[in-house]
Amino acid sequence: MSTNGFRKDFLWGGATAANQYEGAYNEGGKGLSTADMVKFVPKEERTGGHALDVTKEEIKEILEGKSTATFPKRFGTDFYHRYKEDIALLAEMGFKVFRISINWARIFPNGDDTEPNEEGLAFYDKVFDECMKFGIEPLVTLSHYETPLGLTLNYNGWTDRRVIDFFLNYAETVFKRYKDKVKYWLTFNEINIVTMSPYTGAGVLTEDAENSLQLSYQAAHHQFVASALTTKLAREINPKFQIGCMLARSTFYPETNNPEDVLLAQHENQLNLFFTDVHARGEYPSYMNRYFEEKDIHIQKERGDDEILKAYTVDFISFSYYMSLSVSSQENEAKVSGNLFGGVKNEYLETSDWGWQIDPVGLRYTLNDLYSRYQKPLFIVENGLGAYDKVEEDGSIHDDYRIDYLRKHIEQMKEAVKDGVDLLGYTSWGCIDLVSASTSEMSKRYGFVYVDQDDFGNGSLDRSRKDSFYWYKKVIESNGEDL
Ligand code: BGP
Repeated sequence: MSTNGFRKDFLWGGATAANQYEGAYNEGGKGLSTADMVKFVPKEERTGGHALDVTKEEIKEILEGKSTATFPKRFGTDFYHRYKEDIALLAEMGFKVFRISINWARIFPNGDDTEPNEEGLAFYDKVFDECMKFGIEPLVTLSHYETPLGLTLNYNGWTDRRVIDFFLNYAETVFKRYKDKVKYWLTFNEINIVTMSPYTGAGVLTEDAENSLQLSYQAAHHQFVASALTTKLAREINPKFQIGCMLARSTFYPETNNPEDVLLAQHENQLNLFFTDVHARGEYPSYMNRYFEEKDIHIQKERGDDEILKAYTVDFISFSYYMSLSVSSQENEAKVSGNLFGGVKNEYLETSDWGWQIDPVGLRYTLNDLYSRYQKPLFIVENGLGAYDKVEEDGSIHDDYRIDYLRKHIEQMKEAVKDGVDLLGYTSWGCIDLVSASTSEMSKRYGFVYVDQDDFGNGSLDRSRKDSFYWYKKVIESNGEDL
């Protein structure tokens, strides 16, 4: 750690996910994934803050061709056909690292196939070769909300322990195939999302369940074991591999210094950090026992599970950070925030167009909190501002609001490094415009590069550089000095 700023080899870059970016959902031998069933719901028709969940009945209707909805995650923004152009744009900004996910259903179309789809493997070979051409390190997520639909329909996703072996077959296949091209791997994107949206996080349908949290935590247990055994595989196949876990970090504040609020915030933070505790410390923390009892959750473990978790902990901790949240023991309707994860409004913070509360100082707090908890290197693999962008007459896009958001967060990252945090890198989310995870909107843009496409998939898909493109290029060139 250097006290005056980012490490010399700091990994500056950007992040994407196959199901929101690749498109070509039924090309190249790819099978259907859970994300291909998620339809676009216009804002005025949306009930909650997100449009993530799908039911068995809806899937049946879609597969029978009876749905007239738009499924934006099926076309993303066409990275599948435009990967050369896009990677050249990232290289122009000076990217050191590029986070993508491998779409599991592109490698094993049904999830439980024994032999991989060669066309799928060949596609990612070309992507990684293109990255290497520009000296860009791939950072690869093995599962980013893209469970093969066959596993949902035939096993109810990760609730079935057999999915561990299907995942290990997939991980071993790609580890061996790309062992000289990829060094940084993440197992499950935002593994904690399984409790908010079991379908998105683990391909689990819960409408028939008496206790959906039971299904969520059982699925999470199978993912924990799969992640640990994947780490074991990684060490055997290439000892240079670096394996990270990935958490949607929801940093909770108490609304007031009322001890009841402080206790509530502690509890909410525990429910979130439970996931990185298991990945990084290799055991279930005792503070979950009371919660499991109260919620009637009984996790079925097999002999050896605890030893596996303990033996194969992660090399680094990665996480997404967009906002902080405040919780109140006196919560009422008037206070509720627009945050994706709930909570009450924080009057000290500005809010994005989607109601997310913008808290750069909270990132410094979060980095210090995580590093003092785990003493393992950290990697911010998602951060950014979803916003409406306007294309001017001359084609320019003045996204100074996005530059402002990113600048303030990078400033706090630098403070955290001076505080002693070991920070490996930063991949801002959605570096090229892509489809929103929680709402399937195109209009919620994060990119340094604009993509001409609307919420219904209309547009030329042409790419153009926003003002933030040129700003981020300077940030990278100066290793975070010129903000
Ligand atoms: C995280 C996901 C990403 C990304 C991000 C932004 O939950 O890991 O896939 O989408 O959220 O959220 P959204 O796209 O809903 O604005």
